[in-house]
Formats: sequence, structure tokens, C-alpha cells
Amino acid sequence: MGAVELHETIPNNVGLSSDKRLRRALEEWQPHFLAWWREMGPDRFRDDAVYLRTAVSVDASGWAHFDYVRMPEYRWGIFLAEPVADRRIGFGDDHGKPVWREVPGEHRNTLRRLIVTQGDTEPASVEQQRRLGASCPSLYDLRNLFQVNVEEGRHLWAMAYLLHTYFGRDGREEARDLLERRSGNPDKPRILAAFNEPIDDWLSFFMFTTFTDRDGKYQLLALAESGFDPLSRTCRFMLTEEAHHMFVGESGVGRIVERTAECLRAGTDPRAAGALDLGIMQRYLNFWYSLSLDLFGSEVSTNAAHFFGAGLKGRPREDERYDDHLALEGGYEMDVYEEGRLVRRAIPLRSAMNEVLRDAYVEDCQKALDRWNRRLEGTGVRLVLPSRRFHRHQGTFAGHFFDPAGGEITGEAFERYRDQWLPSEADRAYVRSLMAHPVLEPGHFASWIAPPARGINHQPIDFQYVRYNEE
Ligand code: BYC
Ligand code: FE
Ligand code: FE
Repeated sequence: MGAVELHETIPNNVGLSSDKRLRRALEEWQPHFLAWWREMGPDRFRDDAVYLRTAVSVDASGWAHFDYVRMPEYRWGIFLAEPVADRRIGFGDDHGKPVWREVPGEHRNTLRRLIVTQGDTEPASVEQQRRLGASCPSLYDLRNLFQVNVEEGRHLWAMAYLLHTYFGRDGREEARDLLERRSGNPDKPRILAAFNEPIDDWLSFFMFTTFTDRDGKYQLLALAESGFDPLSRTCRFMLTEEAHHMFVGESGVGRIVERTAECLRAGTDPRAAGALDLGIMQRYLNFWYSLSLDLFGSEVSTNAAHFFGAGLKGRPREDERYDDHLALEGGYEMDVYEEGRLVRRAIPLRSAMNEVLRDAYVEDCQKALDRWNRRLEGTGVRLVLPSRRFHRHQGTFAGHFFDPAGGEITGEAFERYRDQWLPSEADRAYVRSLMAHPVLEPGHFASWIAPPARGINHQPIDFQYVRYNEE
């Protein structure tokens, strides 16, 4: 692809047409990206026209451009939120100094690692979700899946842009490696654990987009505070897309809950009506929520203290929410092990930053549950968030065993109850049996999910969201 063509096909507000070096780097990277998409992107409907939203500029009008696109021809763009005049570093040791427009030498490795860790999750999620087209509950949902997929692809472009622009040769190598690791591959796995778990059914997909994309929201909010201004601006734009991913997840689970509630109110066993019972939903929720809690890292973390002190990763809405931007004084109360027992202790605030972020996340998750539970009113059942100690593999609680209420138990007890708390083989088999065939008639929905309240971009619910050819 020629240089002229490249900057025309990549919508951007980073001056790609006048940045020869970046253009050359991206010209080299793009074919690898497309090869990766062909290999690891959605495995069906790959050449069908999908009614997608493409960002063509950062302002409101260019942001929501809808049209039919074949996914490999999607115009993955590079966008930064508008700069804030005279922006200052908002926290940490350099608080109040002008933000960095280039990478400060002393923070180069740390920043690169943060960007690579963030970037790695984006293609990972596309890989995890690649088989879902075969079991979609409707064309509306199929389109939403693909919208999420292309936007995660764009998030990968966003991080590849930062690596190429600011990190020279090793940045280029890292950008290539983002296309080489594979979700779930034991030889070259994705970096964070949750991104190596398969997402082979739509209940998992909706739980993932509710809970794991919400981790994305909080990590992006923390990185949007960064003193490295290009990272901050990139993350601020990504956040606008993240909202849609969480909408897909939360409304997806909400519609499943709706269908189940309908059955319960009518006195029908949900399974007899081809719907999902609440027990299965709770177990899938327990699984994806606990894996997502792990994504925040250790409760007590010197890495987190360093990210904060260096002004690289902050607290969400640092300026509005906090007065003390140095966080050198005071402690943060949390449970820690002392001589084998859990006790409440105040941890120096900077070392507790992962937990500060996790707290905000947990609160946000609870709101999603409250909205789902409203749909269950009058049925006598509800969904609950398990304790944050339950089923953890990172941090304080890793290596210990807890019931969903947070009581410590033995490993044997955990194994005995596992199938009541986490998806069992039987659960997965039932979910698979419900989702054995895709529903592709416009306006039709699978038996286990209610239709949405409205369509996408003011289109009717029975709109042809994907124009597919029988394969
Ligand atoms: N799995 O001090 P610690 C998204 C490692 S999601 C495996 O506890 P720290 C998206 C850690 O790297 C948002 N390893 O934690 C959602 C460290 O390794 P080293 C993704 C883990 O350093 C859906 C060691 O354990 N964004 O965007 O504070 C769809 C101990 O470190 C895990 C980011 O992650 C884990 N779960 O790390 C698509 C933001 N947790 O140093 C997209 C960038 C920790 O011993 N990353 N480790 O080799 C970060 O801010 C931080 O690296 C972490 C926490 C949040 C991951
Ligand atoms: Fe993303
Ligand atoms: Fe996302």
C-alpha cells in the first residue's frame, strides 16, 4: 500500500500525512495487523457487510459515522482527545510541572511496559471472542459483537501508535509482538490471565464485556491521568468507545435476566422455556468478576506506588476527587495476612493504589447488579457480587480459599463446592446446547434473551444489521 493511500485510509488526528517516519512505520505494521485479523479475528461473516460505527474524527459528528462495512476493510483510525491547554502533571513527585510531550528517559521502560500491558489486552479479547458468530442470538447482537471487535482492534492501533511514535526501535518490536502473542497459547500467551480464558458462549461474552471491559474503563481512567500527555489523550478517546462495550455487556445480561424473570413470573421453569436459570448466571458472574478483580494487580504493590510517584498512572478523576495529590501521608485500610490470619491494616497510600482503583471498580459493578436486580423484582431471586476474596489468583488472597461470602475455607471444601460457585461442565454443556445455532432472521431472538428496547442508531430492531451470505 502506498504512502498516500495509507494516510487516506487511516482516519486520524495525529498528522499522519505530514509525519513521514510514522507513516513508514505504520506501513510496515499494517499488513501484519491485517494478517493477524484474518487469522485471529472473527472466524465467520468475515467478508459480509456489517452495520458499523467508524470514528472518522474526534468531534461528535465524525465520531458516530454508521455504514455497512466488511470488517477487513474497516478504517481503523488513530485518535487522541483534544489537548488541554497548559496541562500539568496532576499527581506524584512531579505534581504541578508541565506534562511531558515526549517520553522522559527515566520513565521509558515503565511507560513502555504499561502501554504494552494495556495494548496486549485489546487483540487478546478479539481472539477470545472469535468463534461467537456461530452462535449469535440475533443479528442485532452479532453486529454489537463485531462493533466491539473492530473497536478493540482500534485500541490496539492506539497503543501501536504510541509505541511506534515514542519508543523507537524497541517500540516497533513491541508493536510486532502484540500481533504475535495468542490468547490461551501456552507457548506465547497474552500477558494478563483473564485474557487467556476462552469466551466460547454468549453468556461469557456478556459477562466479560460487563466486568472485564469495565476493568478496561478503570485502567483507562487511571492512565488518562498520566503525565505522559500522548497516553492521556489516547486513553481519553478510548474511554468514549469503552462505554459502548459496557453497554453491550450490561444490556446483554440485562436482557437474559429479563427473559428469565418473565419465566419465573409466569411460574415456568426457565430451562423448560429454553432460557437460563439464575444459578447459571450467578456462577458465570462469579467467574468473570473474580478474574477481572485480578486484573487490578496486588492489593499492596510497589509497582503501583512507583507508577503513582512517577506521575505515570493516577487515580480516576484525580483533580475533582482528591485534595492530596502526593499521597505520601496517610494509609489505606485493607485486609492483609499477619501470621496466617487476616487483619485490618493501614497500608501506605501509594502502595495501595491498585486497591484504590479496585474499590472504585467494585462500586461501579454493584450499580450494574442493582440495575439487573431491578428487572428481577417480584421473582424472589437476585444476583450478588461475590466477596472480593473469592477465587482470586493475584495478590493477598491468592493461594487461599474463600466461599463467595468471603469466609476462609480449606482447599478441599472449595473443591467440594466448586460446581455450585463456578461454571461446571454441566453448566457449560447446557449453555452450549442453548446456543447451538445462530439466529439470523432479522428481528428474531434466541429463546434465552429478550429483544433490546431499541435498535442501533435509530434503526428498527428488525433491521438487517449484518448482510450475510449463507456460508
Ligand atoms: N495476570 O504489583 P503487581 C482492557 C503481574 S483491560 C497476570 O501485583 P502491578 C480490556 C504484574 O504484571 C485493562 N499477571 O501488579 C478489557 C507483575 O509482574 P512482574 C488492561 C499479573 O504491577 C476487555 C506481578 O504480577 N490495562 O483494556 O501493579 C477487552 C506483580 O505485580 C496480573 C492494564 O492492565 C494478572 N491479572 O500490575 C479489551 C493497564 N496482575 O512485574 C481490553 C496497564 C498483575 O512481577 N497495566 N500481574 O513481572 C497496569 O496498570 C498494571 O500492570 C496492572 C497491575 C494493572 C496489570
Ligand atoms: Fe479496549
Ligand atoms: Fe473494551
